[in-house]
Amino acid sequence: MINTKKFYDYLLKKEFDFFVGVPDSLLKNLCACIKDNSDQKHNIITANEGNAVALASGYHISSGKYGVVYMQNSGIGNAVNPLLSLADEEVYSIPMLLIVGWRGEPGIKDEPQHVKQGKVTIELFKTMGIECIILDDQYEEKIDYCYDYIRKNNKPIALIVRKNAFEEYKVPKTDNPYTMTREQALETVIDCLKKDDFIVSTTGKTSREIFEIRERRNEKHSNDFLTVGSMGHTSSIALGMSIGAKNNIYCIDGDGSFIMHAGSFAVIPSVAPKNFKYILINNGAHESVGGQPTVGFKIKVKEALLAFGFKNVYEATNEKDITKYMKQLEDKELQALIIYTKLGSREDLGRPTVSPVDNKKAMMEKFKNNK
Ligand SMILES: Cc1ncc(C[n+]2csc(CCOP(=O)(O)OP(=O)(O)O)c2C)c(N)n1
Repeated sequence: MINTKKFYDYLLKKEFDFFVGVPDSLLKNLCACIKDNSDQKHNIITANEGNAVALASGYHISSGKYGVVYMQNSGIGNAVNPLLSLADEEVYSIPMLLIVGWRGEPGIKDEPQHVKQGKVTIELFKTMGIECIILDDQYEEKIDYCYDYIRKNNKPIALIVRKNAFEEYKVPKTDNPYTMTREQALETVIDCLKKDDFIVSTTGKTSREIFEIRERRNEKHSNDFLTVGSMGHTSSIALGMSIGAKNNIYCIDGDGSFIMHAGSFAVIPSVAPKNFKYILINNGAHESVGGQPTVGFKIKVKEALLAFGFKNVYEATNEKDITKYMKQLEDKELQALIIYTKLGSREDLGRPTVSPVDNKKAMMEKFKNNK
């Protein structure tokens, strides 16, 4: 295992002093270390991975220095456009170091949403003409190689990080004044739903908790679309679903997910039917992958949703208010509820045991019978 602080210090020694990206569970300790040791302008947690590549590009152009972009391999898709049409040697030729968490590495058991991505990770970079170096304990050699490579070739290089590569680095606490857990909030939301209501829930622990709540209640999972991957697209999936069905569709989003593709909210209000309902669990953090902060508490999410065109946006910090506002959401159009929760989840939180395809099939069957 690599000593996380020593790795970070070595990056600084090589003048890699500008960090940008979206946190990842495999990079949890590295992200914590970067956050603990960099000032706000030198560690920017971006809305999505494409933004991070663009930021590193701008920084290089103005400073001549090299940015470090950290991401989970699920984020490669978001980064492809600026990697190919901005940083690529046939366009602006911009050097940067990509540090990429390798979820779903072949041979290592992982969740369904990571398997395909893990299989094609190296090939994807190769196809883009980006060299991949797999990080091991000889990290100084690897960083030296990357540094020399990007200096010489003026293009990005990817340092691929396997599971458990970094030693633990205690995550600095993110400020959060709320007392209700996300699981309590979800349980209360589910209590308010009717038999024919559907959920589309976001990536990470929100969907895992919803799965477990249904298990505990001996309820089926056919009303819940647990968006295991595709972070940031939950609201668009729910929008499509609400157009195709008469049932109420409750999108349950997270602040990191909302911010990742907030552009979708510019479109949703002009097309959303009455049965589209939006619930945002705002804990001010990417809680599922280590609790690194989002700007969820810095921006006025309620005002933003109203400005986008939602008619009413309610806010709740406790179960009583959730129950009260869920009634308001029921049969009016363009209604949203923001629920503020504290950080953390159960130590023994499991993962869905129903496969994504079976989940989808059961749901389609349910919709068919509801027509
Ligand atoms: C495109 C992409 N980038 C990064 C990730 C890794 N990831 C999974 S869950 C998550 C955090 C989600 O944060 P939020 O929506 O605020 O929900 P919370 O975990 O706080 O409940 C991240 C970054 C991912 N799955 N996909």
